[in-house]
Amino acid sequence: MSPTPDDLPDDVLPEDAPPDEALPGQDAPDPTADVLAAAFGAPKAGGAAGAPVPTRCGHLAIVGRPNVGKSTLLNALVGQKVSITSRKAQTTRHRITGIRTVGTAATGGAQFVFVDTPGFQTEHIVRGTAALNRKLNKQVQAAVEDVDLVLFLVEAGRFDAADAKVLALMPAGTPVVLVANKLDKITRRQELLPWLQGMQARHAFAEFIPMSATRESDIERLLAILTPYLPEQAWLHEEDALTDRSERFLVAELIREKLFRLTGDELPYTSTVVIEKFEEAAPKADGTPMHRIAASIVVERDAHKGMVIGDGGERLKRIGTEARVELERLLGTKVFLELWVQVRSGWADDEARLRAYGYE
Ligand SMILES: Nc1nc2c(ncn2[C@@H]2O[C@H](COP(=O)(O)OP(=O)(O)OP(=O)(O)O)[C@@H](O)[C@H]2O)c(=O)[nH]1
Ligand SMILES: [Mg+2]
Repeated sequence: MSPTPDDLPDDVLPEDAPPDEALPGQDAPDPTADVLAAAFGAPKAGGAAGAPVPTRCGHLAIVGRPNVGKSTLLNALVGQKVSITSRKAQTTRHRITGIRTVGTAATGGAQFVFVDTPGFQTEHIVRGTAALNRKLNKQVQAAVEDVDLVLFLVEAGRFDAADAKVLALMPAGTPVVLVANKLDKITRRQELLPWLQGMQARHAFAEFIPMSATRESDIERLLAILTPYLPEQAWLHEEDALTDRSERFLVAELIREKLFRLTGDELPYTSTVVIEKFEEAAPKADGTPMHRIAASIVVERDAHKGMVIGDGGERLKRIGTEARVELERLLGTKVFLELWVQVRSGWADDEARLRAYGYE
């Protein structure tokens, strides 16, 4: 499909375009059809009378260079935070599944199994992280080869060498949807259409979707556009499933998110979080359920340890407080959180340590 003014949401239509053209995904069946079907016993859209309506289910990989908004998009699509985000590159380090189910199995709904991936690394951001970078890139490569559809994320209006390296990974035969994210940051909107047409020359994209992961109406529009790409098959996960990751994994990730967000620029690449203890504790006197969690923040050097701890322990305390608030929300219990800082030189370039720390 080639990009046309139809691919642009209302507020980015070029000045001379008709304002009321349909947007992709908005030509969904007329909602009144179901009402009429219920009233007169006519077949529902999508299935013959009496015949079971097939369900759809498929895997979709979300790939792109670091920091384009992949995890933000995954969380918005799922409707809950399953993948951590930050304004720093290389936030995601694991392949993370996020599941969104629309409708019910009885009426032919759709289950999207999204796979968030690390930003594809084209340079060593920090010395001594080669093994970690290799692992991150392997996950991206494996993810695109294993799905029904790829969502290739770029920043709207931008395409550079780092984006090109990711695009080069696309396997032949798998449809690729171009998601031009962060549309809200584009001020010169009239330049977007020529940019989209330029993107058309780079790959035979199945769809062109300029949008913002932070805008709810764009998320619903995206889901509608993606639905026909899901194969007709039974759902692979429960209707209310959100992720295939364990609570213990999500706990480590949420702590790592606070570490990323509350420390300076260099530290994140050479630090990780390891859960030492994760247990349900006896409820408090008033019956409130409780978890006891102990985690280590692992860093490369003594100087990094100081950065995490901060003056008088201030920063570590803040990381702990912010993490605890979110862990309590995630687990639905009170949380008693202990954080430690450990120095393990060379961990990010040591295969055995990486495996021990949960990097596949
Ligand atoms: N303005 C704007 N910012 C966005 C949008 N989507 C994501 N962001 C921001 O972009 C930054 C990076 O977002 P992430 O979701 O962590 O990006 P990522 O691609 O997962 O990054 P890595 O995991 O490091 O590869 C965050 O500060 C987000 O808030 C968007 O649609 N508009
Ligand atoms: Mg991410």
